[in-house]
Amino acid sequence: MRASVRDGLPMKRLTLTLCVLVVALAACGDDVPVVHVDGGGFPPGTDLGPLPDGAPPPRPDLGRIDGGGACVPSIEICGDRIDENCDGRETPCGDTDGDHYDACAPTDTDLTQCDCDGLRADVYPARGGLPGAPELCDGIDNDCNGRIDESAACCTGCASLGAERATRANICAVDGSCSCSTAPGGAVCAAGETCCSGGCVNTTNDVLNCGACGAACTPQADRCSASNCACGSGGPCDFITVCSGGAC
Ligand SMILES: [Ca+2]
Ligand SMILES: [Ca+2]
Ligand SMILES: [Ca+2]
Ligand SMILES: [Ca+2]
Repeated sequence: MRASVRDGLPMKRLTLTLCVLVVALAACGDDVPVVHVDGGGFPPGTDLGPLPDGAPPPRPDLGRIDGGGACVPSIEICGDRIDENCDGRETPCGDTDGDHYDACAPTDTDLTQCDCDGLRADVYPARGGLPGAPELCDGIDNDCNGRIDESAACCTGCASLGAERATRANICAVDGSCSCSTAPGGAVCAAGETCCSGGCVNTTNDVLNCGACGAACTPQADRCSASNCACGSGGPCDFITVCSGGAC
């Protein structure tokens, strides 16, 4: 027993020496605070598995950091202990914010189909024919399509359209130019046309977009005239009569 105690003394001294050395090195470092990024070693989407029993709750980290020390936002992944969207918080999985979309999880392969911010009810994706949250000029990706502030309203390339900015275009192209996203070639709609989901249309005579985008005429009409659905030269038929050949 005595021999084992004596044998342990050099090791204790070595440990003490190392501790002093570590403290000294820390004290001798430069004055720039060390930023620890615990997520930095894992690519976004890595599932680190459940925490062991008794472990402290996940802490928000600073996401990925660029060369200038700034957090680089990306789509938030729930439950991975990484603050990808740089809001200072980690997002739990599920529909935490009550917007009816589950937060993007490590198992999701298409991050445009899940809630890219599970803690904000005003951020959610387009799905099932329904539009996503309106893309506001607020520095975040409101509609979870992977682009930030890409709407025409935020696009400096659309500024020259003036008051027609909201009708003749709907998106900022990757190169910063103003565009109607579904139009061939991605051009701005011509004067008098409106950028709808099907591309550029004339809402004064388009039966699928009569008067406004998505306002389709019913079988009680066979044409759109002056932005109103019509049957021939008259108004639409009554609701039980179909318009055919310009007559009810
Ligand atoms: Ca996360
Ligand atoms: Ca949300
Ligand atoms: Ca977006
Ligand atoms: Ca935005």
